[in-house]
Amino acid sequence: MRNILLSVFIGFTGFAKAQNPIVQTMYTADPAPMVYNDRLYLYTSHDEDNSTWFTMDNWKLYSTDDMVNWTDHGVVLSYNDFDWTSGDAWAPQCIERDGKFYMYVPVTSRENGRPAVGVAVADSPYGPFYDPIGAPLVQTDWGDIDPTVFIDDDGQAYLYWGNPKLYYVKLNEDMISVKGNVVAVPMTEASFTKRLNDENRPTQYEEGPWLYKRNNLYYLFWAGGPLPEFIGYSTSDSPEGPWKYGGVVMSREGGVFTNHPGVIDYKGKTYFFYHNGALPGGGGFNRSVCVEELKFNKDGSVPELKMTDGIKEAIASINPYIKNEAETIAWSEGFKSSQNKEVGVFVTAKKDGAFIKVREVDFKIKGANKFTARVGTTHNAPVYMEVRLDGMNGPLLTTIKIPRTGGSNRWQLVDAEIPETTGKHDLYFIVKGEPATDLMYFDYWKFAESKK
Ligand code: FUB
Repeated sequence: MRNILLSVFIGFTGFAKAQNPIVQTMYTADPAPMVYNDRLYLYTSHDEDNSTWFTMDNWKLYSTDDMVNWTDHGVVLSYNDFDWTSGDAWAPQCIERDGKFYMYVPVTSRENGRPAVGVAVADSPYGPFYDPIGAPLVQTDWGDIDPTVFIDDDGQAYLYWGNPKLYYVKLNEDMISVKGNVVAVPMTEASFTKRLNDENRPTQYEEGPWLYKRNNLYYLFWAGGPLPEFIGYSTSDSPEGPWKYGGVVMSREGGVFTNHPGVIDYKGKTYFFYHNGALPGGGGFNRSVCVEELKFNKDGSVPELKMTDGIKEAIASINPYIKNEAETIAWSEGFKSSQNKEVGVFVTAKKDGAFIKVREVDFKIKGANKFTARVGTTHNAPVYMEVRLDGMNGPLLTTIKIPRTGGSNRWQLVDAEIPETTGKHDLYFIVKGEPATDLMYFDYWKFAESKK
């Protein structure tokens, strides 16, 4: 218990430095990273606020190119985009093949009330995704959750999934049909290490497989039990096994009873995604996605990772002279994100003192002299947004008064002259106003470059 409390505490103190959990505007779980065209995309499942069970209706997308600022792209797929399901939008994974994007998701079949794996297709990582087959891609007798998909160097695609059993099947090149039979992976002590006193689960494999390849070695990361889950891994010379147990990657910490791995190479490094309960109100059904850098040992084995406050160094910077979405965030408190047809995704300040921090904003040598934001409020009482550099009490660039537009479907652009600003800074947007639950709506911001 002491460890659990400590982890939660670490996750939400010293906000000036924290980067984990990487999304603070809603609860996210089951991270599934994907790299496409030099950008890192992260598909997640989504725990509804105040859930007391797995209340999960849709899948969300976030992306970054600097590993510290994450842009919220909103809901990209919902369980009701599949005609044959009744709910339970659990752990997804998306992969690109020949310019199309295939998202594999577990959902509950309306016909028999059992989980099944469906697939949805899109022409872009952002969707729109649609169900091309109108039926489950795979369903066995029970436990068809947590699909992970992988395309090997020879072009053969594999789908693994399952809890308590682990299955795999080859996919055809169309990625929406299976090739050959579903194989149940032998649950041996050598593959997944022994579990005691559970006749349904002879090994510690529980769920959440993630298939990954490095230097011709195949890695299967997985969540292990009994609950609360740890993350373990196994390796093989073949994507079809046999698997050899490798050890613990992340021990049981984080204040939640599940965990879920997602591993990806990006810009020369490897990143390990997982979830915990570190946001305020967090717990088993209100989880949050985090990321750590993963440095393999020289012999290819995986070192044990601790949950930390996140990635310290940005690997790219933000250009302030283009439209930047308000939902591109390094860290925030008191903001929630939502979306509508007028502006897509936007954020709402839920309290006086709510703030957003954006890291590594590069004003360059020439510098900026004007700030513009698209904002709105419904309040009669004045609402202001301070724009500051490098800290909550850092140099003040401007304080803008938020116009009373009358709702999140009505917006106004506000401009302000600012002192000449050059170089790289963290940017803070801090909301001030009388207490209210929806204090201010914020869609995007940009700066104008000085003419001189
Ligand atoms: O998010 C619902 C379920 O919890 C996932 O499918 C499992 O991997 C666990 O994270």
